Amino acid sequence: MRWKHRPEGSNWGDFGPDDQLGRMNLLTPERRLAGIREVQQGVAFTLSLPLDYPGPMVDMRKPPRLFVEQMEDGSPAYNQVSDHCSDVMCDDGVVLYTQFSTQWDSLAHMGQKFDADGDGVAEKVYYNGYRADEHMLGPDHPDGPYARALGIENMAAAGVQGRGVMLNFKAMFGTDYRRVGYDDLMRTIDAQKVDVQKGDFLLMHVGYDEAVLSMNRQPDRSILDILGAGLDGSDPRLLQWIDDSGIVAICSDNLAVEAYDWDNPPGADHAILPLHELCLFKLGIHLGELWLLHELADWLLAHNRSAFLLTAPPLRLPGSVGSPATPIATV
Ligand code: UVW
Repeated sequence: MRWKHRPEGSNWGDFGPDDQLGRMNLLTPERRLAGIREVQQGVAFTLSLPLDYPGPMVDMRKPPRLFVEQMEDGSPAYNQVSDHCSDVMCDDGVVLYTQFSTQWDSLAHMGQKFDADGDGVAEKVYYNGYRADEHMLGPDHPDGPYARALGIENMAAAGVQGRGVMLNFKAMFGTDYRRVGYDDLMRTIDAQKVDVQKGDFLLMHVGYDEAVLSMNRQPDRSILDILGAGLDGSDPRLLQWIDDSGIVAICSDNLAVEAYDWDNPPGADHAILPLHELCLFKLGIHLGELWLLHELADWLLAHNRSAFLLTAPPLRLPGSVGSPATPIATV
């Protein structure tokens, strides 16, 4: 073990001392078959925004920028022709910010200051005891930036496909700002007859995606920051339910899955994103953010259904702390 003390309520070590997958370990062949059994009509929904949406939201995350390299003769590798054949060819590259748009958070995205050695000194620690200094190589490191553990390639290699279930918080509560705790969660599960099973992906539609699309790459934070439901990470019963449920991931059309308040930090010993703390740091539950969910959520509601097959691999991009995704739900 790379820790003497694990955080209270964590599952560190339960999937092995070197585990980097967390709850994705529960995504077994049986769970993929359970997802496939939900396919009745073969209708598919693409759950990604165009990757140049939502537009500027977080300063350090910028829209994708395409570029074209030069050929040996200095001409751009675009609309290339040759005297020796009839083909016309284009090539391009891209500067891609991994968390700008529809994305997965890897388990390397967020850790905590935590005394894993039990020596009274809190270090920067990530899921299963991986350390900032040893495993999360920053830009100053000769090999950095690079997550030497917990990078998104681990999830990508796990075959991200299984049974998904939708909670339609927009249908339940509208689009006013709402911190959804355990009671609201249970009301929604009961009202929408959602059967959440161990090994499921939990998707939650709050209405953020439609607002983002309507803003045409010029997002208005004064509207979006108070739009719709976010999970209430300060509700211990909600956190306990997430632990008990055995879900492998939580995905939403909003920015962070959980409700948060950057203007009121909770103090040095507490997480400002407690649901991220529980999911990414303690339990190894991946979070999907800024997904495009309204078409699927509307269809499921109209057909009195809530479950589907979800296929949602991230890029197999070694060392990355997040990844764009183009998830597909099949109903
Ligand atoms: C926020 O931006 C608040 O969340 P994340 O870093 O997970 O995208």
